Amino acid sequence: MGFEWYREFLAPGYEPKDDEMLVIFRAKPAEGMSIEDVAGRIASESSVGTWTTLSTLKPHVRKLMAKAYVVREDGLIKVAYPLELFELGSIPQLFSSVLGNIFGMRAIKRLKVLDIRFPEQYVKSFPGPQHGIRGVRDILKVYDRPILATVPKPKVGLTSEEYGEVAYEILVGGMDLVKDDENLTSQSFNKFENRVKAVMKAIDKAEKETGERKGWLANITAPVDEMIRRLKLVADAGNKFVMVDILCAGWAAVQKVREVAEEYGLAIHAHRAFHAAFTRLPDHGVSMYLIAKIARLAGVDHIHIGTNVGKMEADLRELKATQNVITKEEYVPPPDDPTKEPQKWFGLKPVLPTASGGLHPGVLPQLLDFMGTDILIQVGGGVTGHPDGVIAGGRAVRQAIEAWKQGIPLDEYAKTHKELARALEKWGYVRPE
Ligand code: CAP
Ligand code: MG
Repeated sequence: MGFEWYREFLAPGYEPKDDEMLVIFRAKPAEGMSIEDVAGRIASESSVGTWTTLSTLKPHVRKLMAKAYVVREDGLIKVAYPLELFELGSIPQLFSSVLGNIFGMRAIKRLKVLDIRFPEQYVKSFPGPQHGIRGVRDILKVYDRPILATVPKPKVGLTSEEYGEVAYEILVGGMDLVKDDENLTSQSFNKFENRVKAVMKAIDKAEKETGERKGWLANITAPVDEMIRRLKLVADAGNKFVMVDILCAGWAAVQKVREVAEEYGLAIHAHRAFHAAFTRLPDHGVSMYLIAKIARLAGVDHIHIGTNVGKMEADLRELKATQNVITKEEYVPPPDDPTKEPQKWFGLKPVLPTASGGLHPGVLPQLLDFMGTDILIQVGGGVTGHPDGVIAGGRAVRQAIEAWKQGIPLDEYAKTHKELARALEKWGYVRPE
């Protein structure tokens, strides 16, 4: 009993339309299956089909069938979908369609979704970032360098009061933002309400002493209603940022937070914890590149995308493509990259790329050479682990960035800047792992 019905979804040579959703896959067939068998199953299962022919398949439903228009022996598959298959404005339904069942089909041994080209009508059904890069810079009045954040390490465990003290030192030492760690929400030792008070007190004191604007990436990750309650607490306290572990909270929650953040003018920092469960393997899962694009639709203002020098795994070509696709108005992939389609954003604001993970002053020049300065840099252990304390840690980061801006080697600059010298003594130029 063959399943030739799937072949009705193959459309080699089909020219997709501008208003169609285009999805790019890399697939590996199971034993005994051809790449055509796999392409037909992907297009069927993610659009209107199932495993067998149907007596109920009406002519008007046939028009909604997806078309596999590129099917290559190397596993690259491109499928065009009529936009009517998707609910405008709903990220959960996008996942249920082209990021759902197909990963589990027996005929498909491995499957990675590499990119989705979103057509104009779909892009415009989302709010995109409220502030964008310029807006975030306007909040902090920081224009001539990367925006800087530090997590008060240890990741969790400090009491709210201890946390507030470290937050003050981080900010007075020169960082713009204090950032909650991804697993710090509202534990018994650091209840959210208490942290609001402690951090806002630290911000107030640091702003007065430095004359600089300061802020807090407040991790509101929790069940949705509680996230909204915490968001309002943060806004009422006068802070302009919230942070969400977007993949742990889920896209419906992210869209709800974006909706309410609009009313309070809050910028959203997206942490991507959990992404590596499905982005890391080259042949199975979903690309971080696509996750970042979806986050731009959803409307986060910053998102972690990895670094070329940190403790986390990163493919440099993918990292640069991801940085470009979330910051440019139109991203056109290099001609030798068949895994991506050109993407226009139709006015959706850019998202601030966040570099984090194992960073310290000694690696910042290489980071800035690769990613430039229109980024947010989070330096956690690299500040709170400075041999002379947290304030010195912040100063060392600012010194390393100033040295890079002036084209002065860190060793040279360290001769007249002791905090940087002490950071280099402890960590040198090591890339943590
Ligand atoms: C970094 C960090 C961030 C990672 C996330 C951590 O701390 O706070 O969560 O950067 O990875 O918990 O490890 P350090 P990514 O600065 O002390 O390393 O940015 O790749 O999503
Ligand atoms: Mg963290």
